[in-house]
Amino acid sequence: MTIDFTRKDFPEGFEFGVATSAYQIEGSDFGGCGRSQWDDFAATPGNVVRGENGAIACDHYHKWAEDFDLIKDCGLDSYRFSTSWARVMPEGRGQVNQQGLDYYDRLVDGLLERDIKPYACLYHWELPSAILDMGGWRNRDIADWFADFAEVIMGRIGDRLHAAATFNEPWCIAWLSHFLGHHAPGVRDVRAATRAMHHVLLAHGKAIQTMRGLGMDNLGVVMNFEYASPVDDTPQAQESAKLYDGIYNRWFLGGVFNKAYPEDVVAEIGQHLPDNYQDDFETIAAPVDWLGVNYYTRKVIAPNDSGQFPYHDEIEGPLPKTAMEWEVYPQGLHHFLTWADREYTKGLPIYVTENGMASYDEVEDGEVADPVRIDYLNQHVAAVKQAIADGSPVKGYFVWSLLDNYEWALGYDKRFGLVHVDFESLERTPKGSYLGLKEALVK
Ligand code: PNW
Repeated sequence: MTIDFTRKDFPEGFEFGVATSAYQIEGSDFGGCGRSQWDDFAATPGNVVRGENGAIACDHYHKWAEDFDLIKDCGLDSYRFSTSWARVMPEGRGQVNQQGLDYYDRLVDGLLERDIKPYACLYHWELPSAILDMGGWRNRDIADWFADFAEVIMGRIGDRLHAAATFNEPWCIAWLSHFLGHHAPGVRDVRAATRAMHHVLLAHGKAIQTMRGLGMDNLGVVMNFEYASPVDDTPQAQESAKLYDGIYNRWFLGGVFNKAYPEDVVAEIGQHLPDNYQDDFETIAAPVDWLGVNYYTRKVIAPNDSGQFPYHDEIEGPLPKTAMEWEVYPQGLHHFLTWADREYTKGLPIYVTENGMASYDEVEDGEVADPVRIDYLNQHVAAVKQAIADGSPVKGYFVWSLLDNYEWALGYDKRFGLVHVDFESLERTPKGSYLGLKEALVK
């Protein structure tokens, strides 16, 4: 199996990159980092497989130079990383950890020295525990606290970034964490989730305004999308899939780009929104310069007769699956890239800010064979190419992820990296997919 695309398949200036996030690679034990909701969540038995946490992770805090050399040697153009709120402001507010600011400063300069474009995302889930103690995303005040954090970190590194995003995946921050309860803080309550959905967008808008105030440009937000396939063609199944699509895909785009939440979803959960929530749309819809699309899979949705919102189950589909048990469905990526442009972003640049797959890779004789990942990347990059041919302004494609890393509630054995990490020795070994991509990018 070889990588079957080259740069020549894409318009001039199209960027290939890799993405990571702070808690998943840095090591929260180092450099005066504050405690976050993920340290707390992982410490409670039952939340995370084997109780694993990000205390050491890939030790990227110390090994960043080696990791950036790997990005450079692969021939990649761009790197998307995130800045930990808990590292920069250990109590979430007030006191600033200078070591944390110095660290992100080193990262940005280290990327620029290697001629790699830095894409920084303000928040990839490590909410300071002190902020969680005050209600976290359920408390409206978080929008101002978050904007203060944006001011502190971007005041230091904002002048040298190629691009910045506010949030990684509002759906995960709000719904996965406060309705499904699979991620920190593990809340299962529709009212909490609905509030979080609104507050994260309010915080997004305020942070965009703050970054504009600092003179920054090329600002965006990263959303995750999942294609919802109805299990059959009954009206009930179609309705269930539509509601899934509304909560997952249309809510956040609607707020940021259309100053409105989808009516079908508001009819179900609107009573949990704060009074006069419409007044916040001016802030929420502060203009952005690009949209980031994270895409992995689709879900097959079947209606159930529990009478309980959201009235459906996710059922097992027939397509080949990755180690996450996620179906491989590249058509969904083409769908979102063309649909988001048509219905919401209307010509703004779109970046695929995450795409990739997990497997259980092992090093054998110094090598890691991952042909299934190469096949996955080929299929999804072909979908991107087709979306561009169909008129969608896609400007870049970032693989998730550079390194095997902390896969949240699933711990360390789901490996998404182009580079294998031995979590005992922390040794890095480029996989076959990395070597294949490197060969393709010089062509
Ligand atoms: C994304 N889901 O998360 C994240 O941005 C990464 O941090 C993560 O490692 C990657 O995808 C792979 O999981 C998601 O359960 C995590 O629907 C879970 C879900 C969706 C996205």
